Amino acid sequence: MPLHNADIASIFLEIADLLEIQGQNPFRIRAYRNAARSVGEFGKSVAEMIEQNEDLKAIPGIGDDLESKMREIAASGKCDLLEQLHHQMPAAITELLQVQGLGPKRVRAIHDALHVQTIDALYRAAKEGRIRVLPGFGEKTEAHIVETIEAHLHKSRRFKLALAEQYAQPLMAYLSATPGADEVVAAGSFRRRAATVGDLDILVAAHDAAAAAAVMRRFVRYDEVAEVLSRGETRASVTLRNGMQVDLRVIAPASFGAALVYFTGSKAHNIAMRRIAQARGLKINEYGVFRKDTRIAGETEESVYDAIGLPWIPPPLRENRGELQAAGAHRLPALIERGDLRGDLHAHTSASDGHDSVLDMALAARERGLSYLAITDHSRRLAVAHGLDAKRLAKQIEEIDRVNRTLDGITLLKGIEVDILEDGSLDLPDAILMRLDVVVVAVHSHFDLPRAKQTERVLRALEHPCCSILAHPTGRLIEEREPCDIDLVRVIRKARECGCHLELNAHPERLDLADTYCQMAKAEGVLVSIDSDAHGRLDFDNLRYGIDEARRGWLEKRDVLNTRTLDELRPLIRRPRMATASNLRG
Ligand code: DGT
Ligand code: CA
Ligand code: CA
Repeated sequence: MPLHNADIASIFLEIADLLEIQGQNPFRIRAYRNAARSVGEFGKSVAEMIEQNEDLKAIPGIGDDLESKMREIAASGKCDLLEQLHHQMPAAITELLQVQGLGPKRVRAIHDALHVQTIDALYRAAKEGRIRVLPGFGEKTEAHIVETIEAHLHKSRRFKLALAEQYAQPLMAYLSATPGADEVVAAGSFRRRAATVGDLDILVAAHDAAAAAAVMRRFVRYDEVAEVLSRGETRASVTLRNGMQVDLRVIAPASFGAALVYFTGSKAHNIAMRRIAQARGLKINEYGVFRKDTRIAGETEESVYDAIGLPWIPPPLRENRGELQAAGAHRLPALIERGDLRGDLHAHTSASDGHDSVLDMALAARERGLSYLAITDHSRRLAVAHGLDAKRLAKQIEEIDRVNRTLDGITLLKGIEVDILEDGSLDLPDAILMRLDVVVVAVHSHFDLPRAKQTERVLRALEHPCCSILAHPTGRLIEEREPCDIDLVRVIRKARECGCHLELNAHPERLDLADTYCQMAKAEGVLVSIDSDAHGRLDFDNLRYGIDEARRGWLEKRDVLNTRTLDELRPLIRRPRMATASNLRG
């Protein structure tokens, strides 16, 4: 993408706004504003001037400092100063600056008077009438802020799968209780088990018009409904009180399979299917598969896929990432299931930031059908989590030995979730790491290092002979924190070279490694460890979200480290590592 002068100007303008909000030197602020204007209006492209070795100081208002900023922006598309300013300020400020007509002065006034740190807090302040009373504000400005934020939320609001499930389950149970409702299924991204869900798409099979009408009546009367957006004879849309939209469709049994395929999507999968149907002279839509005007399939999903010559495809695969080709070649993966997991290699206790004792965690894991559990508390660097130093870890090692002697049916493994420091070294001495069964390494700080640095940091940690597993490889928190900028292809290849494994953290806010990277790890021959990262006894239930994400990533039982028996597992995680990559897979 060519860099335009306007791009540089807008970066300088934003810097000026943010400096002004911070109350910085007015001359410096004016210098950025002036520079923004003169670069924006200058007759020649800065990118070209740099290419032709021309002096950028020929542009009015540009001195040494601004010149070097322009070179930085031209080279990287980014400006370090702006990134720093973003970092120093609540995200709400940056967003607020985009509210039309609300300049830096008023943004700063809101921030200083109300101490709002998030968009949500700002929204509440506006809704509660706390902005109109500030000097220089009025009802009109306040209403404007509400509108802008609502538009923003509307655009980007998605629900984590686990949360969507909390709303979908009771609603489906409620609908199922309607007489004449034969089947109730939540289709769409929910059925594909995507990490986030935009809205719910519920399908109900009803065998006659009376039953359909009963379902509709019941749906719009549901307790949680805040607003009915539309209502017809066979379809309706509502929003629930939490803001989630639900689309409902009532379908005749003869078309139910076709509707399921259609509304499960994804759209890309549907389009690819339609192409296959067309090549066979067939038409496919939400009512069925047709040859001329005759319906040849539609009652079940199997019948629809079969009509175009394919076996049924599991919903998590329906993303048009090769599943139709694989189905055509009878090479669909036998997707992993929760019952395939024999153990969990990442869990915390009350020694760091967990809630339960070593023994209670062991009992809970055993109850969930696991036969081994690694205790991996945080290391000393993570002071907020009361991380363990070598001395406390040594005591925990003794405790685990003690518990293991008294416990049947489950084996505890001695482990740690050790911090990867900024330089890629590990947060505990080798001497204590060598005494452990499993060493999980993880980034918990400096998420914003530049890509090259972040990648080198993690590669170095993988090279440590004590490292067994890289936890939550990108650090993403779904809808809250972007994945860090890291070259996962290199990380995956390094893991293979070193005989390490990558975690798919099953916490519903993480699901990290994400699906497409699971697929990549599999292709590169790196085993994925699906772990709960449990901080309490109940958290082992989260493993099923990890399984969902793994299935979306095409993983089979053999692709996952902790489907191994304990005897098979031990050589794969042995510290210090001696095994080579080639004897890791079996
Ligand atoms: P979401 O709600 O954003 O998490 O994602 P989905 O996949 O649930 O999408 P949604 O709710 O817009 O639509 C549900 C399904 O309906 C979608 O997965 C495929 C199908 N669908 C929607 N629009 C189209 C379309 O224009 N063409 C085709 N072929 N299918 C569509
Ligand atoms: Ca949807
Ligand atoms: Ca929808």
